[in-house]
Order: sequence, then structure tokens, then C-alpha cells
Amino acid sequence: MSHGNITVSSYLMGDFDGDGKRDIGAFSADRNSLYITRNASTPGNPQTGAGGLHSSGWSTVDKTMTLDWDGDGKDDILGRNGDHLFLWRSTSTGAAFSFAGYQVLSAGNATVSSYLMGDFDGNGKPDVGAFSWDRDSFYITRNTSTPGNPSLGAGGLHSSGWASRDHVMTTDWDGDGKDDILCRSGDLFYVFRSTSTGATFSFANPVPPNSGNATVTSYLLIAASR
Ligand SMILES: [Ca+2]
Ligand SMILES: [Ca+2]
Ligand SMILES: [Ca+2]
Ligand SMILES: [Ca+2]
Repeated sequence: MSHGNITVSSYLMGDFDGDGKRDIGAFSADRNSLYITRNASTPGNPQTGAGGLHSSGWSTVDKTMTLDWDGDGKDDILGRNGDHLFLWRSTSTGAAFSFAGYQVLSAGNATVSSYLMGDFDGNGKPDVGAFSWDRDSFYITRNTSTPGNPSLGAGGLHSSGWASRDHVMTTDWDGDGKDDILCRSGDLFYVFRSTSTGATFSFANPVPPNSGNATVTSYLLIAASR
């Protein structure tokens, strides 16, 4: 596989060129430089392809994420820069990795403690979930993009009372096309099923929780919807 990983501060995996295989993004030790290496695997034959320095100037950006924001089949990069949530839309091809200049998706992000991105309304595009600085309030904003035209629609406070919950995750638990929210509260593991529509974000009261979670250090979920 690839060499030179000793100075990587974090990885950012995404299918940037849209060939169906996740490529390797890696930030340098000072988080200022982003390197991208192509996934050149074929079924049964894992390989890394060519790669190298893609861009610099990332040290002011935190909470970087990869998602296909506009639904064009190529994973894009999102990240916070000060108070703003930025999007870099992938314009990569099989020949080269490239991204459009950044676009500001929203302001008011300085107090976000963490993001929980999921397609809660099932329209095929990930929506922005965000927790407040004290982790007690949860905000959701709708992704209104069309392929090639990224945009962010209306949003606002969805619910409070999250401070007592941890290990918050999203996946389409029941396979109905809408991402649900999973979390732990003390010894219990909860699933809040999304009942959102194109007009409103909503979640059903949790199904009876399963117990025995107090000693879990981390969960490893494979998101079925992506
Ligand atoms: Ca790829
Ligand atoms: Ca995209
Ligand atoms: Ca959505
Ligand atoms: Ca669901």
C-alpha cells in the first residue's frame, strides 16, 4: 500500500472521482496540506494508485468531512472555517483530482461542537445536523442541492435534551430510505426513527432500547444508505 503515512494527522476518505471506490485523502502533520491518492483497486485486487499534494491552506479549516453534497456521484469536501461552513465541490475526473473554489453554505457555525450529517428526509442528499457548543441542542438544515448546483435550504432548532446522550450516529436503521439517529444514554442504546418529510424534520420516539451499553468504548456502524 502507500508509504509516507507517518506524518499524517488525519485521513479524509472519499470517492472524489466518482469511480465507485473511496480514495485516500490525508492531511499533513500541521493539517495545512491535503494529499490525495487514487484507489486503483479492482475486485479482489486492492491497490493504491498515483497520488500527491493536492492543495494547501487547510490549517484554518476544522471538522472536515466528505459527502456527495450535490448528488452528482462524486464526494465533495465540507469543513468549518471560523463561523462558516464551506463546501468544495469535487470536479475530479479519472485523470486528475480537482475541486471548485469554496462556497459558503451557512454562517453561525462557530458554536457547533459537532456535525451529524445524514439524509434525514430521504431526498438522496445529506442534510446538516449540528450540535450546540454544550451538545444539548440539535439543529437540522435541509440540503436543497441539485447535481452541479450546491445549496442549503431552511433549518433551525430541532430538539434539545441531547447532553445526556453520547455516541450519536446516523444510519438508515430500518432501510426505509431516511437516515435515523442512534445513540447511547447511560446503559441504553436508542434508535430514533426518522419520520421526516420534505416539509418537516421529525423523529419517532425511540423503540424499546437494548441494554448493556455502559461499557462500550466505541461503535462501528456500516452506513447502509451510502
Ligand atoms: Ca475513487
Ligand atoms: Ca458531489
Ligand atoms: Ca436530505
Ligand atoms: Ca430509516
